[in-house]
Amino acid sequence: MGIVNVTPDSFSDGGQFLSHEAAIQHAVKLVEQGADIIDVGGESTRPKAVPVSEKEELERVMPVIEALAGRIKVPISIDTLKPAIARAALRAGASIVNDVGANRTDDAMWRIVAETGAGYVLMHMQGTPQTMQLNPVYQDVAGEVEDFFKERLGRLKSAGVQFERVVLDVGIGFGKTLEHNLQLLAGLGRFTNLERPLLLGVSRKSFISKLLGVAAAERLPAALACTVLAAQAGVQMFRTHDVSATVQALRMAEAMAAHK
Ligand code: 8Y7
Repeated sequence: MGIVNVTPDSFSDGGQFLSHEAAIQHAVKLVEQGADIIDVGGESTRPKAVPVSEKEELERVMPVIEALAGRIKVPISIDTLKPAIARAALRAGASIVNDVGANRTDDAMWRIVAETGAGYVLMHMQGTPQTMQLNPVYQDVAGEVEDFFKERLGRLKSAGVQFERVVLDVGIGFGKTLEHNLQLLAGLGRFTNLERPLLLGVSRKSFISKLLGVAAAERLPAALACTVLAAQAGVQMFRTHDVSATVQALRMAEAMAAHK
């Protein structure tokens, strides 16, 4: 899953892809590099990011989705917390909702997913993007994330979302300390018991610099290490800025596994 941010406040892309044309071209390039899904987002969910209005978010993402729908052959996912944005994006040709706000209490998003038959990424987050990194606390982070998945899978079913449409994501960095992230990464295998595909996002995330003391621009080697080990633990999808490098790492790991 290649990341296309259409946001001026995103940390890694820093306004680089604000122009719709640049975002579209970036998406096309990621598909050429081997992305199987393009994830388009118009609101940064990085820690302390400022929320954007529905109108602003629509203006950011819709021209990009409309253009990509006629141009790329891989599915488009919409990264949004807002049901109205998801609905508009699905109408315009997106087919997956990447809902990092899956801990919501109202089920408007789920009803849209149910009605449209869209794919749905159920990601765990403790708190909200504004508050999540202030003081995340767990007794047993992997156990609590697993309980969250089970509870939400039940509620999704009640909302009419088919089990087969759902992908699970532990939400690295979303209300988690370095220690929590490492415990989740080390324990990814347990989530395969839930019998849904797993998605993981470690690309350029700050926990890498917290562990290694490297600059933000130097996080790729550690992200690739996480990716390969996570693939061996059963993760099937990776959300990344660095599609070419990620595809190479996964292909090499697959070739080695095939020669065992
Ligand atoms: C993730 C994500 C972000 C993630 C899923 C960033 C939108 C922060 N991270 N979606 N989104 N999983 N499913 O650093 O880990 O890219 S935004």
